[in-house]
Amino acid sequence: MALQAATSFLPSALSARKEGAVKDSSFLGVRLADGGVKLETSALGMRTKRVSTSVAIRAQTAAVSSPSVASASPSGKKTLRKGVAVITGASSGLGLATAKALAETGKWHVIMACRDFLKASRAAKAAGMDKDSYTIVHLDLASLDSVRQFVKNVRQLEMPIDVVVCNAAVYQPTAKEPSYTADGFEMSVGVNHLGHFLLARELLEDLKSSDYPSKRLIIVGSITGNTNTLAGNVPPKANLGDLRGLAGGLNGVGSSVMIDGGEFDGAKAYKDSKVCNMLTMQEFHRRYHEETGVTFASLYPGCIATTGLFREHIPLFRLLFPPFQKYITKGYVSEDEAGKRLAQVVSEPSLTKSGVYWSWNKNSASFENQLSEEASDAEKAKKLWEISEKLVGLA
Ligand code: NDP
Ligand code: PMR
Repeated sequence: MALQAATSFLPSALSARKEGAVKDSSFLGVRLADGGVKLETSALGMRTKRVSTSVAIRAQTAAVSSPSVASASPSGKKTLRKGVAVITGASSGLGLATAKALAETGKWHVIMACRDFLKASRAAKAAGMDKDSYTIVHLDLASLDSVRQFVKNVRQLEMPIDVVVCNAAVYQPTAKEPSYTADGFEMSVGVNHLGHFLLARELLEDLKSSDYPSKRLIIVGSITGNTNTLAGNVPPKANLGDLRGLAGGLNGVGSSVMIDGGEFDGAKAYKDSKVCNMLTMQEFHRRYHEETGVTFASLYPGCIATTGLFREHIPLFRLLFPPFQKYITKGYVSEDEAGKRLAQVVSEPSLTKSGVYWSWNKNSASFENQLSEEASDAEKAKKLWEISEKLVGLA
């Protein structure tokens, strides 16, 4: 299924074909050999190898495939290789702005992990991103199979993975009925939390083996999941309760579709998912920071009132929300500015502290923010971790 999805968006960057189904594959730069697939990438400076799966990849890897983290320049000075950052949901809004900000530095190669290849490709071009600064790889967080396939696919790129940014999200404030992921989880928590949970757990191995000086896993949070703020007190408020709905599978069959076991509410499901994101970051920190040296961080980038996140909201909301945030709450931030903020969390040497939820003040200076009582509850984080790993098949 994942392959079928993958074949529908083909590639300037990554291509997939079912074995035996390839007739004329020359335009893909792929030849079948001994039932496997040969990667034709020598022109890009990438090692050519035979792979046993049916996925073939062409990627712009020349700048990052160097085996060692620092190499000597002609002047004898050591230079750091490009960092490689995976960003989910990089086809619009914050993810795209961050990809652009990183690419523009010339120091980063971005793996844009997106569910819609064409949209991502057009967005990267429209943003003026240099074609050598990114690779688009298909990822649909609403399917655990797709997450697992994505992990296989990025590994075949043979690039190191130095930073992972869990950014993608859906928000369904006007939905009357729940919708579900391929695995039967309520959509907002399924995509925003469970899909990312599996992805982050899998890619931790890759982060561990990266030789980059500062390796980071970032999970985007939000103010609206934090009930210690005015924004977090706008109903419906986030509340995971005792996680009985999540423990029941969040499928609406044997259990509620809401984490706390209540009635479906799309806006609450989103805010609950953001609490999960912030709790997960802290649990990662507690379990893995010392052992791996990876920095785990979350953030609230500001209110980016113009993004696609509000696409399902009523038109009046979409009209009034940006001026309301700009002139009344003054919480508004442009996509460009928010992208620069997240790019700082990816790459600034001063933001290496692990376990932190970053925010920015009126002068756009970063600071360590306080999470709400629930979003910093260590016991809840542990319980959330244990239930989530069962749901995604890791335990
Ligand atoms: P956008 O809707 O612009 O971006 C969301 C991205 O997630 C899109 O690229 C979208 O893909 C992708 N996505 C959605 N579903 C899936 C899926 N199933 N699989 C893979 N990708 C998917 O919203 P924002 O940029 O505003 O949101 C980005 C992050 O910022 C979110 O985590 C959000 O919670 C957070 N945030 C946003 C704030 C705001 O004010 N906007 C404030 C605080 C936090 P596609 O393009 O194909 O739809
Ligand atoms: Mg909010 C300082 C006040 C502040 C800030 C920073 C936000 C951010 N909001 C604030 C206040 C208020 N909001 C107030 C007083 C109201 C009542 C009028 C209000 C309402 C409101 C709505 C209906 N706000 C919203 C919504 C949404 O649908 C958005 C949401 O909850 O999405 C999940 C939203 C947001 N307000 C924010 C931010 C950042 C959001 C959206 C994004 C998010 O958390 O991801």
